[in-house]
Amino acid sequence: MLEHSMLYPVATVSRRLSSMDGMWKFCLDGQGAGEKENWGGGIPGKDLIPVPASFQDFYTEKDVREFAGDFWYEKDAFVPGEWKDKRVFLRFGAATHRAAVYVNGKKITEHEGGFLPFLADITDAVSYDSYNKIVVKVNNELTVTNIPCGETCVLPNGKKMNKPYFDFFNYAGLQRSVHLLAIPKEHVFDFDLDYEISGKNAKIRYSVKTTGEHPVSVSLLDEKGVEVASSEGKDGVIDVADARLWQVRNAYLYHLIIRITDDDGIVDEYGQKIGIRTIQIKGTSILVNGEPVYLKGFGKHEDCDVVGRGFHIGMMKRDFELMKWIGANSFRTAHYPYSEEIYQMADEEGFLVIDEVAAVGMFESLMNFMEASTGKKTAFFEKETTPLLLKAHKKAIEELIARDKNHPCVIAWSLLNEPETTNEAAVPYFKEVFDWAHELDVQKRPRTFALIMNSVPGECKCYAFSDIIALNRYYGWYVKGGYEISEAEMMFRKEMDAWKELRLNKPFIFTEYGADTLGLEHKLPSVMWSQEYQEEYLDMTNEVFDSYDFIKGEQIWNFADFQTTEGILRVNGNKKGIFTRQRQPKDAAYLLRKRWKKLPLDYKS
Ligand code: GCB
Repeated sequence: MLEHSMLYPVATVSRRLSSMDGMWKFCLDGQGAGEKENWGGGIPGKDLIPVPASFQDFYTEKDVREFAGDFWYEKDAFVPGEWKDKRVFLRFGAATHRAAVYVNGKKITEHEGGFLPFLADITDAVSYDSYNKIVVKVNNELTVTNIPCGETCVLPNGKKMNKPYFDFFNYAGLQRSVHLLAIPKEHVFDFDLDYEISGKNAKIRYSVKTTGEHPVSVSLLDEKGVEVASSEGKDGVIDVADARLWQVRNAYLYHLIIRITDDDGIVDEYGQKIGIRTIQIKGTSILVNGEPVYLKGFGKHEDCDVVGRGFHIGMMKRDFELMKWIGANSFRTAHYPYSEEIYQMADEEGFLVIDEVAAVGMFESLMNFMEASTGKKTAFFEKETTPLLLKAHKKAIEELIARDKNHPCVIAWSLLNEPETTNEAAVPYFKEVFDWAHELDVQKRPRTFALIMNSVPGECKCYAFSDIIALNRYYGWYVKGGYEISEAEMMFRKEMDAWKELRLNKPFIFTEYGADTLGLEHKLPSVMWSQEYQEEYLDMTNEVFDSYDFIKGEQIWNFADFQTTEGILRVNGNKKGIFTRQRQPKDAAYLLRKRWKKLPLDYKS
């Protein structure tokens, strides 16, 4: 049971909201002095840093970029006297990977997990009509008992270093917006929606949770703001005549308003845009509103120059424009839940989102993307600490589904990326995780996980849990790249034939495939890393995709080049982007555009 509401913060007649974004005081705490010296009451120094942003890429010192441990933020917040009769919260869009929140020197709450929002109830800790000192201790150390997985080691020089079991830079900090939020004591806490479409009409089954007993009503407004339907009660059905459906790349959004009222009027009002649509898996088809869809798009990252993984509203806009230009209709939020604004934008633009929880690195290796291709196995889920990991994982799934379930764009949950699945120990772990997601999601959306290279028929013990089989495959890159690409194709087809033999009668999609390519490198004839090779690689993989009817989607790795840990396999980051990190097209972007503009939405149906 969630302690606080996960609803996106909005201002309404009953709710007040003010942004805490901007410059915050900032201080690294390499010696762990903060706790002893009570920095919760105020941090030392005068350094200022922007929020939202990752802290790593602003500074010129490598010790700062690579820092592992505690770091502290501080800002004063004015809390208006008019908020006295409400409950007042600090809302963090995310604090990576864990945080403790202090107000006027008093610790209010802690939160574990770096990619989901949390609230600190500061009602009784603040002084009204005055400034209050907000301090946040954040920590970015990686462990195997939380997600994403990795280790933190101590170097001989005494400095700590993060060792991720995943292939993206361990950016951290207050990477999403911070708000002050005042809501009525009796408030809308949560709501669920489920849809049924019959002919021209639709039924929206709804269920609202509040923190009190006063009556609830719901009202549905069209895009012009005109009420088109309504209902009374915490649970009920909204009948929508002549419903406008939310369609792929042709979204229609209604505005749902939920009200709690008493004899004096409105106690609380909450509103959110929603879309009427259904998602189903039928045989090998993915159906949106009963019609088959073929996914075209990307595995992405939240990643860009200077702000790192910090939410960047301009970059978000650019990314959607590029995705539209290239003819994409979907993306996966690899490898963690993204900023809420990105799902709102996907709702508006009609993109299909596979929403991934940060369960990445469940394969004990600093280069698992590489080693799984060589057949390495690690039996990840047999550790003494696995129960702790499972607990953290399930909590993150609960927060993810609570946060994102009412976005029409979210069509599936990705519950793990590239876990070790060749050992029986994975099976009970998977069962818990998959059952949990099913139980929490009223819409019963399909669940999936991205299969690593060694999770193949005969070896993988867990694929049966997936409603959509999602493959990450690198034939022609990690396996038989370059002049050996013809052999890569043979191996690729052999694997796909083996899947076909199993007659799973489920849709398959590719959630990763790709080749590292340097934005400025040209070579004729091709060599690996050249633009020419990326195109050859795509020609080969596209032919394989087109040969199997049960393949219902292709999401290339990656949308754009992104930062990783430094190392001999990464040239200042992963270069599998179809766009550069600065969001300009590589040659392969034109090839994909040609293909994706041509492929019909119901391709292979
Ligand atoms: C993978 C991982 C992804 C890596 C990618 C790669 O399998 O899921 O995080 O970035 O391979 O490029 O190696």
